[in-house]
Amino acid sequence: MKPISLIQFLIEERRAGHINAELTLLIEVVARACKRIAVATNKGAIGGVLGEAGTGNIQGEAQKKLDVISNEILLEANAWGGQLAACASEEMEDPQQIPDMYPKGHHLLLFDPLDGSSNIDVNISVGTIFSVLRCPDGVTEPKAEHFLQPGTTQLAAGYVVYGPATVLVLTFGHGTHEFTLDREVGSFILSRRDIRIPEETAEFAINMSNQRHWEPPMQRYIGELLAGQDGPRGKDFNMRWVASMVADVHRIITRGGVFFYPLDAKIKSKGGKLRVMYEANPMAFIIEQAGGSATTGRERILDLQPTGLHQRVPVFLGSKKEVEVATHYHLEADGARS
Ligand code: AFP
Repeated sequence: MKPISLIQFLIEERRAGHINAELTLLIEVVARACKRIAVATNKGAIGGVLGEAGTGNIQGEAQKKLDVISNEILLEANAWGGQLAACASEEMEDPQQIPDMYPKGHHLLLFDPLDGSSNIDVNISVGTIFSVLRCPDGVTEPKAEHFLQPGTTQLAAGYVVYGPATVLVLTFGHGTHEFTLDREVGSFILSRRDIRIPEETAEFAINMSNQRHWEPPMQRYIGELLAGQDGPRGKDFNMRWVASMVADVHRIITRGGVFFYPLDAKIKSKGGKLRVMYEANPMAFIIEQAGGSATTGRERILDLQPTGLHQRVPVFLGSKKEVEVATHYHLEADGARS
């Protein structure tokens, strides 16, 4: 079969009425920026891009050099294209306005420029996660409040994994599709269309070192998985944890599985670990469009009304059956308590 490039696929989506011309170009610009980030990450130590940047971000985290480089690449690429009204990043407290010398568009872009950056120095897969919203009509200088739209209003969501291969996964609400970067040609080529995640799975991902801090329903759920076939679930489960959400989610998009970053006593005051706007919402949209589920342990992530640009939530996502069981245990416990 003749390879289908990303731009060809985008034009097909446009002809199908799924996206408009401006969003077509915006995704092209983001994909091109991610190709530049792939080049930077691939250089590693000989490119002088490893290690700390010596600066901190709004999350109170020490920034890696590649956090800063990736953020700048995405800001620069999206400043002059004319598709954006503003953008927001994990690395910046407030939204970035489009310089007055450039035309403004009708979209808002949110991104985690380099997810899993604590893995970069040890050469484990990292990635970029992005979400696209419509800019409210009549708003010329978008503020944080204009980004606070439920995940159901996303026009597009995607991530790029910088691993052995560079892979882009994308949805516009008409299925989830995968593209692999052909480095010789320099183009993303469609490698899987309309991905479906199996409803059942025997593979879970969670940071087990937090176990003693989890809520009782999470203790119960994971305890039953670990009990295996002699336990109430009657089957053995395997565990994986990369500590790069993009890599853990890509494994689930590829062969199924379930991912948890639950609420625990350590992060309770923050509301969770992972951020709603540029981690939970885009990943929930991608997973749901591939036939999976995504909740906070209590409610559907995409139905959440965000309260802040850097708001954090618990995240349960992946194969439907396991997300439903874990969520049921939490609601049941809440019910028993109320
Ligand atoms: P960094 O970007 O700071 O490495 O955090 C990665 C992340 O946000 C997400 O990608 C992982 O799933 C999660 O944090 C890993 O958390 P732990 O460090 O608690 O395992």
